[in-house]
Amino acid sequence: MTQTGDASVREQLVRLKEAILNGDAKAAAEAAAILKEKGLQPLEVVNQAIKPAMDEMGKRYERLEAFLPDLVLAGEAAQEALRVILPKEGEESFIKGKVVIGTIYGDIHDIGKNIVAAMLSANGYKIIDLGNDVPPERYVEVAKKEGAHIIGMSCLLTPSMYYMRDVIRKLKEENIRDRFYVIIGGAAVYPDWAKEIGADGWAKDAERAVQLCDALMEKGKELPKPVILGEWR
Ligand code: B1M
Repeated sequence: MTQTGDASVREQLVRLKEAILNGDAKAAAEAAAILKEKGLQPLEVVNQAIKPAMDEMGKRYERLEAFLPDLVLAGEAAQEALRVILPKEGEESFIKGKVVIGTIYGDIHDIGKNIVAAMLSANGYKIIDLGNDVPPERYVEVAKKEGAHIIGMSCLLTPSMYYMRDVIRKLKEENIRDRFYVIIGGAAVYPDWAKEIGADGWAKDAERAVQLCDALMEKGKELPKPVILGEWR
């Protein structure tokens, strides 16, 4: 049972947020461990501390109040907290489907993608994580080899989103577009982009990414595409 109303939980959520903003990985891991011990679910910690801290860091960066090294340290602190709270692969044994996932070419932002991958894994999907900066042809090659059901692409960097189109183009060229559901997410991409490139779905966050994969695996053939879960911005 979670206790987000508990004062000590609120205190640790604030501590975690501050630790990330200060780039203090040790303090971030400690706060995350206490929150886990108190029974908070991984997505509660993500939504109430990690994501707001990273959004705040992005705003500071835009206002020139923070610089690239600050982003790097904040990213490392966030990853450290995630290592503590996210479920480990194999904690669930049933397999609903296989997902090949990665951050698209040119983009090395992988925190959100790692959260999505871990939540899918915890919800019964076998994950093949290609990492970041993934060339379009690599998604296709691995999806074919692994007999994946879903290809998931994450993108936070606007100039990189165009490579997502190349993945779908390649699937069509090889006459295998119907073999995989293609889903996209990440702060740079939006529902109309999913529609424009012919993706099967877009999800705003990790929770909805799980719902999206479930919906596609259960009744994907019947659903009008793209399936959009959540509001953009
Ligand atoms: Co950079 N960065 N960054 N960065 N960075 C952003 C994205 C930016 C918005 C900051 C800003 O200007 N405000 C901006 C992009 C602007 C744009 O193009 N639209 C930016 C920039 C410009 C850059 C560099 C170019 C800076 C430079 O070098 N001058 C550079 C690019 C490097 C590259 O990729 N080639 C760069 C570098 C970095 C670091 C390496 C320092 C670091 C990343 C560390 C890492 O990921 N390991 C970093 C960080 C930390 C950020 C911010 C501050 C935080 C990103 C983050 O982790 N968010 C970011 C500002 C921001 O996002 N507000 C910024 C938290 C994470 C939980 O959220 O990833 O959105 P998110 O994931 C969510 C959802 O989007 C969704 O679920 C997740 C969980 O809810 N989701 C999916 C994600 N993937 C999904 C896939 C799905 C479904 C849902 O289906 C498959």
